[in-house]
Amino acid sequence: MTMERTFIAIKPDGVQRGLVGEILSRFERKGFKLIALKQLIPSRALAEQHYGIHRERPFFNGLVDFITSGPVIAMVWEGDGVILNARKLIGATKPLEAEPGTIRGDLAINIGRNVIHGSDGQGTAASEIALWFKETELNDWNPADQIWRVEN
Ligand code: IDP
Ligand code: MG
Repeated sequence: MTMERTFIAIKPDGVQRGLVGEILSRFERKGFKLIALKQLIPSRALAEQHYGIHRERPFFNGLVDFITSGPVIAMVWEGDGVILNARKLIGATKPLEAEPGTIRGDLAINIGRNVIHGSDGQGTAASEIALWFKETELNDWNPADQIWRVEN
């Protein structure tokens, strides 16, 4: 078992469309553990750093405009294999290519309004968690039913 943490954010379109509860429930029902959650309107500096890898892409400025346009729900989720598993729950970047049953497949149409972000690997998970959260905002806790989620 590889216990991991990943950074997940509901983008401004997901918040504006009232999809926060729907999205949270998918992660909760799966069995992952919520370690941190906050709502914030990201600064331009935070958004530019978060999407720094896309700085040279033609959509970069529009992406930063969009992600800073309203509240985002920033979260850390923990669990066995959560980084790749969250990407599966989220679905493909282009919503029209995302399978039904995934968040983007069920809830989004457009690549520029694809509702949710999830870290894509161990390196980005660690750096995104550190970018969005202080160490003191991450809560270590044990769900009472943990033994019914994982064998050991
Ligand atoms: P990901 O969110 O599935 O990891 P990335 O390729 O890392 O996808 O792109 C980051 C975000 O940038 C996407 O979720 C999407 O919001 C936006 N994006 C990516 N490609 C395009 C594009 O061609 N047009 C507009 N927005 C894009
Ligand atoms: Mg990405």
